[in-house]
Amino acid sequence: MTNEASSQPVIGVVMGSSSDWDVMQHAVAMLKEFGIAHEAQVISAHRMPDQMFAYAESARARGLRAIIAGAGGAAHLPGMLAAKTIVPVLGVPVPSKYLRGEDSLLSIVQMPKGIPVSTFAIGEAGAANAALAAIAMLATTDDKLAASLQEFRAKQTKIALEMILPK
Ligand code: RP5
Repeated sequence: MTNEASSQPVIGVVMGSSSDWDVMQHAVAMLKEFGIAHEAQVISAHRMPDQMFAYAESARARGLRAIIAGAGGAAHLPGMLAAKTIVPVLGVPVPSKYLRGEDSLLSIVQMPKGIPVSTFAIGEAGAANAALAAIAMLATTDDKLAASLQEFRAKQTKIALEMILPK
């Protein structure tokens, strides 16, 4: 993976390791499909805690409207980012080697009351849906983006309507 950054990113995509990229690239691909200015990079909660704090503390002032954070195992990255910023954090559980991401899911979803992390499905679907949720948030104040999102939904409806089961 390579670090990515649009000139004025509104969505930040971070992950605990470059090994998370196989999953997290699906969030970035969705943001690209909708033409959303974004940035993507590795921020590890336990290997680079100072940089994680700096990222969260500067997020709002830099114009980020949401942060999509993916991590695996004892996945504290989304929760710790959320602890340090009021920018909405969307957590993506990355599949882990031994527990298939159920550990990641529980680590991210079980936030104590007061500091929310919106938590998505384990893996690729979660990464793509986190991006779609971020896009939906932006679309609340952007009619053009809202129309694009409606069109995206309509395409899925058409595909489902045309589905034929094997004989
Ligand atoms: C977490 O540990 C990362 O989010 C990753 O999912 C997991 C394993 O990291 P690596 O050992 O592959 O760097 O911090």
